[in-house]
Parts: sequence; C-alpha cells; structure tokens
Amino acid sequence: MSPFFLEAVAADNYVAFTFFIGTMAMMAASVFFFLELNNTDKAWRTSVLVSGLITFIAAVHYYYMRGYNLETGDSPTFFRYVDWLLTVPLMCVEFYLITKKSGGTIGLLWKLIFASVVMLVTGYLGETILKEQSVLWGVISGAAYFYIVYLVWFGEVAKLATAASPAVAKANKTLGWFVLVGWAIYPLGYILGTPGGLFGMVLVEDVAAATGAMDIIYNIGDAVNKIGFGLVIYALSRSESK
Ligand SMILES: *C/C=C(C)/C=C/C=C(C)/C=C/C1=C(C)CCCC1(C)C
Repeated sequence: MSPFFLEAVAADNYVAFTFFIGTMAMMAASVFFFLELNNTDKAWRTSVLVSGLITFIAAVHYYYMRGYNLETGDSPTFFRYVDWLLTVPLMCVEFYLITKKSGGTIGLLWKLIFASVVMLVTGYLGETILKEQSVLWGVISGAAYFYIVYLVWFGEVAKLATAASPAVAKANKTLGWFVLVGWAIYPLGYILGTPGGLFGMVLVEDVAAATGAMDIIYNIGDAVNKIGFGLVIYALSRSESK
C-alpha cells in the first residue's frame, strides 16, 4: 500500500481523510446516478446524467486534491476552482433542464452559465493572482452569485418552475436552498481567507490550522451540495415518471 494511502487514513489527519471520504462518496454517487439511467424516463434522462457527471467530475478532482494535500500539506485551491468551473455551470444546466418544458430558453441557460463563470473567475483572481484587491473581486463575484440566487428564487427560473408543475416548483425551492445556504460556505471561506480576515479583524492566529479547517468544511459542504443537489433532481425524475 502506498504511504499516501496510509497517511490519508491516519486517524489524526482529518483534512486528508475528508478528501479520501469525499472521493469515495462522489464515486459512489456517480455509479448510482449512471446505473439509475436505465430506470429513468426518457424525458428525465439528461437531468440524471448531468447529476452523475457533476459527482464524477468532483470524484476525479477529489482524488487529485487528496494527493496534492498529502504531498504539499497545502490547500488545493487551483484544483478546487477547476472543479467548480466544470461542476457549477453543470448545476446551472440542471435549472435549464427542469424548466425547459415550461419555456426555459437557451438564453436563460447562458445567463446562468455566464453568471457562474464570472463568479468563479473573479473569485479565483481575488484568491490567488490579485490578492491585494481581494475585496473588489470578492464583491464582483458576490454580485454574480446573488444574480444566480435571484434567478432561482424570484426570477425566470422561479417563474418557469412554478409554471411547469408542483413537483418541479418544489424541487426548484429545495435547489434554491442549496444555492442560498449550501453555496454560502464558499464566500464565507473566501472572506475568512482574505488578508486581514473578516471585516479587517484578525480572526485566526494559526493560519495552517484555519486553512485545514476550511478544507474540511469545503469537503463536507461539497458532498452535501453536489450529491444532495443530484438527489433532488433524481427524486424529481421519479415523481414525474410513472
Ligand atoms: C460544487 C461546488 C460549488 C457548488 C461551488 C460553489 C462556489 C461558489 C458559490 C463560490 C462563490 C464565491 C463568491 C460568491 C465570492 C467569493 C469567491 C467565491 C468564488 C468563493
């Protein structure tokens, strides 16, 4: 067995352990979604397939993030953003797919994807290359985030979901909570990691421990946000088929 494996399952390395569990959970979820495609109505197959793609992409990234973390002891910020850049737009695709039958347009799809890419690219700039202006980039990223929240809760997505069916409306509400509460952990992590800490206060003295804690929170949050999100879509596909 590789020493990395042993280190990852060492009882005191919680950060690496959550990367390990994350990989397994995302893999298991992907297998589940892919195998369930056979039992899914044609009209809902693409939605369930996208759920599986989201967790599959995350599983591969978690595998790499675990190795990176074990080798360097650092946060795999770059891999996280690559993972988000692929999975968050796919989550936006889910909103388009569930509202397509009631009039969701390609225009709406692009609005959602564009907002998510702006949110992530500006967030990455603020967290890495342009750290001195992290507040500015964080605010731009946050505006794009709230635009997505707005679309899902009150805008086009909400209206089309209500028009589609009670089951779609209900699922959209649940997905809306994921976006509003589940996704909020990421900007919180960004704020805590910003130089000077939250609102200029120095909150933590042990930066390495704080970074590790943040990784654990992201890892748990990711599992909830990606697998949970996929399961809401899966449940909707069941309630809408015979
Ligand atoms: C599976 C991964 C998900 C759902 C990731 C979502 C990430 C975000 C909602 C990130 C948002 C950010 C802001 C709103 C401002 C600060 C920068 C970010 C990128 C952390």
